[in-house]
Amino acid sequence: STSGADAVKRRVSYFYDPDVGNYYYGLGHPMKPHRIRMTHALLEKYGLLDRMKVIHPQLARDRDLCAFHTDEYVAFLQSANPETLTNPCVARRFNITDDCPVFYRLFEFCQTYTGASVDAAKELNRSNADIVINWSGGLHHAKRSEASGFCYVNDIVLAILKLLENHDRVLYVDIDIHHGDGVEEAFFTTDRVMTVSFHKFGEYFPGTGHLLDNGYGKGKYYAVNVPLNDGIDDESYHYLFKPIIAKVMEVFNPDAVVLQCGADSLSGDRLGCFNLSVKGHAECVRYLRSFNVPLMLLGGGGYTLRNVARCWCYETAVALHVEVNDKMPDHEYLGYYGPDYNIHVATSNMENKNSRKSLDDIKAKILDNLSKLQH
Ligand code: ZL4
Ligand code: CA
Ligand code: ZN
Repeated sequence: STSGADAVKRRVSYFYDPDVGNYYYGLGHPMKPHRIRMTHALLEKYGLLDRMKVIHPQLARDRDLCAFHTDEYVAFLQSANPETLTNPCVARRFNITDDCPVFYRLFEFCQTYTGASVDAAKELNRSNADIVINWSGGLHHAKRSEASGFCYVNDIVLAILKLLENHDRVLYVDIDIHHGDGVEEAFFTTDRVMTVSFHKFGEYFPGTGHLLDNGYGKGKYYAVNVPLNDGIDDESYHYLFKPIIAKVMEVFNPDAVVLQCGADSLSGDRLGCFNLSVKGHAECVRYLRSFNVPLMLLGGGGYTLRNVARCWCYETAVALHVEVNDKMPDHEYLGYYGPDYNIHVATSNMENKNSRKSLDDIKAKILDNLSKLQH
C-alpha cells in the first residue's frame, strides 16, 4: 500500500566495505562474496545509495569477537593462513573442511562482515536509524568454538548481544533455506531473544530445526522452527510466515528485530530447493518493516549470484519504500542478468511438496506453543 504506516519514511543506514567482494573461498566453492559487490553496483545505478546513509564499517576487533567466540578459536582464526595450515588435528578441532576452508585473508574477511553487523547494531542502539542493512553479514551457522557451513564468526549472535545492551527483547527471524542453528543455539536458554527459522528440513544441512525443538529452561517456547519441504511457493510460505510473525510480535513484543535474508530460498538457487520469487522473499521484509520496530537486515546464503543481487537490491528498495524499474540500469555487471535484464525473475513449475494439511499442522502447533507465552 502507498498509504498508512508503510508509507512513513524510515531512516536507513547501509553498511558496506568496498573490499568485501575481493575475498575468495576457493575454486568451485559456492559461497562468493563478489555477490555483495554486485548488489552494491545495482544499488548505486538504481540511485538507492543517495537515499540512505552509506557507512564504511570498522573491522571487528578481537574484543568484539570474544563476546561470543572462545579466545582460542579467535586466536586460531587470526593466525590461520592457507600456507601454514598444516596440522590436521588443529583443522579438525575448528571444523576447517571443504565447506569452511582457510583462504587468503580469512581473518580480515571475518572482521569485515562482523564489523559491519556490530556497527549496524550500534547505529540502532543510538537510534541513528530505523533500519540498518549489512548484506555481507548473516553467517548463521558459526559456533562458539568452530566454523560450520561457510560461516566462521557468527556476526548475528554478536550483533544481537550488542543490541541487548540497549534493548530488552530482540527477535531474530531467519528466511535462509538452511536452519539458523548457530543463533538458535546461542540463545536457546534465554527469554530475551526469540529465534524463528523457516528452513528446509529432512536430509538437508545442518539437520537441526525440528518443529518440536523450541527452547530450554527460561528459553522454553522462545525458539521457533518452521520445517518445510521442497518447492514451497510464495503463497504457501506466507500462509505460514504472516500468521506466525503476527503472533510472535503480539506475544513477544520485541524492541528490535534482526532479519537474516538468506537468498538461497529463492527459486533456482544453486544449493536451494524452494520456489520463492524475489517479491515473495521481499514480502518478509515488507511485513516486518510494517511493525515499525527498529530493524536490522542481514544477508546470508544465496548461490545463484544474479538472483542474490536482484533480491537484496529489491529488498533495499522495500526498506526505503521506493519503487524500482523492473528493467535494470546499465552497469558493469549487466551481462549477468541476461537475457531479460529484469530485477524480478520467473519462478519455476516445480512441484510444491508442502501439502495444505502439513502447513496447517505446522501452523497450529506453532501458534499453540506461542499462546503459552501470552499473559
Ligand atoms: C562445496 O564444490 O552438506 C565446497 C560445498 C567446496 C569445491 C571443492 C570441494 C569439493 C557444495 C558444497 C568437495 C565438496 C564437498 N567445493 C562438500 C555435509 C557435506 C560435507 C562437505 O547458506 N561437502 C556437508 C553446507 C553444506 C554439507 C551448506 C549453507 C550456508 C548458509 C549460510 C552451508 N554442507 C556435504 C558437502 C564445492 C562445494 C559444493 C555444499 N556444502 C553444499 N551444501 C553444503 O546457510 C551462509
Ligand atoms: Ca532459515
Ligand atoms: Zn543457506
